[in-house]
Amino acid sequence: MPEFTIDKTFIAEENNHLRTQVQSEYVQLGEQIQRRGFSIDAITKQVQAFEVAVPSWGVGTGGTRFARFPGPGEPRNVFEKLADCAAIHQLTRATPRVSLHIPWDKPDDPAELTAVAASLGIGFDAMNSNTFQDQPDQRHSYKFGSLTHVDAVVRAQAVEHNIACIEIGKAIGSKALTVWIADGGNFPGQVDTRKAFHRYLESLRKIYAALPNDWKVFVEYKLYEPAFYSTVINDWGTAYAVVNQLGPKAFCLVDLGHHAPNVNIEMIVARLIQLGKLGGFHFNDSKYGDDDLDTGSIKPFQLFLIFHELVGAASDSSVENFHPSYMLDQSHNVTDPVEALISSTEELQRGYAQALLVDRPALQEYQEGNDALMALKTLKGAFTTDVTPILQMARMNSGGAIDPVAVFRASGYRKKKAKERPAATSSRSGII
Ligand code: PSV
Ligand code: MN
Repeated sequence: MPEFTIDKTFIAEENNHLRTQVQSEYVQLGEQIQRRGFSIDAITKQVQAFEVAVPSWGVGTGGTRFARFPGPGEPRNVFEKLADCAAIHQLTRATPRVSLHIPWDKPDDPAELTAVAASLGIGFDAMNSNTFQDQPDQRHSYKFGSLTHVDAVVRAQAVEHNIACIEIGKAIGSKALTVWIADGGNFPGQVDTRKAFHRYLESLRKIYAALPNDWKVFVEYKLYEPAFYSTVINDWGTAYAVVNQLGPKAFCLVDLGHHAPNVNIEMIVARLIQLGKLGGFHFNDSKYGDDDLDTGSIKPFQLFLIFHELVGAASDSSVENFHPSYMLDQSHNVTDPVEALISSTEELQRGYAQALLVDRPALQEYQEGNDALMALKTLKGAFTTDVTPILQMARMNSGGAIDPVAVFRASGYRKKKAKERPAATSSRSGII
């Protein structure tokens, strides 16, 4: 039975119901922002060019360490995950690549996986290694660490796994490896902080040596969890020290959820840009810790401020080789994962479009005149602009859906998948 896909003509028909309304709202907004010196068509084109990778692990229902409540029709293997990722791209036209997690999505035949992805109109982004849990066929346990383990044989196994991820990535057209380790300590004294960091550098150097010339390695930091007292790569400063020692193919990855509450993430972003080491993002949102909630759902102003830094860097000729990778990294426990990823993609585009509306010359003047109130007002003016018509028009121009969640629901995708994919018996906890 061929897998159900959302038909292009169905999207176009659904768009027809909203087209006139969107066009008139677009014209209105265009006039409004023209008075501020912006061309709406130019901004729409920039939004159309925006791309973010979807995490393969995000299309299955997530869970907490207490329980997982699987939804109907969720993907049971990497091919079904690709189908869901392709549906997101079809509706948003902004997610042409998938970020794979190995071994969760380890392909038996990488060539087959590449061909299936291509037939669905998508490709692959950064590879993610996993040395934070034990696999059934694994020789040595990661219970007490992986790349920083006290035992050299465990470290060697973890290095080997990362190199295997690069090999799979090479076969499927990926150009980057993201390394996140759970290594750390639950108790004071458990880990020798300096020795663990030294071992990390030693391991990473071996992985770095296996990177093809046109690849990047992203070092992802996280302050805690699952280690609850200390983490080996705990913050951006530590990650920066690592990538600086490794060389030009190494960059820092900022996962928004990996900071203490209230940390000024946009400032970290600005620092990494200035130091030439911002590799990319794992976008999500959080209230308390690494909550992996939907992007823009809790702190949309923070997201806008991050994009303000990114837009500023992109138009600054003194910032060279600025090509950060954008990826989503979320866990969907109570919503349909496809709908959540569609909405999160839209929230990223919203933050980006708002940031494109900042009157930068005016802001610079206020900054240089120490006019704090007007500087904030300038940012707020952009942030509070309802850019929805730009996002709708961008999607429509690119062949996507004006209202992608509504079209997803109207297509009956989930119901059809529930028939095609009878429920798996397992409901193991945690992310899948
Ligand atoms: C860890 O919390 C993380 O953010 C890393 O990126 C992992 O690869 C991902 O979540 C999925 O577990
Ligand atoms: Mn992450």
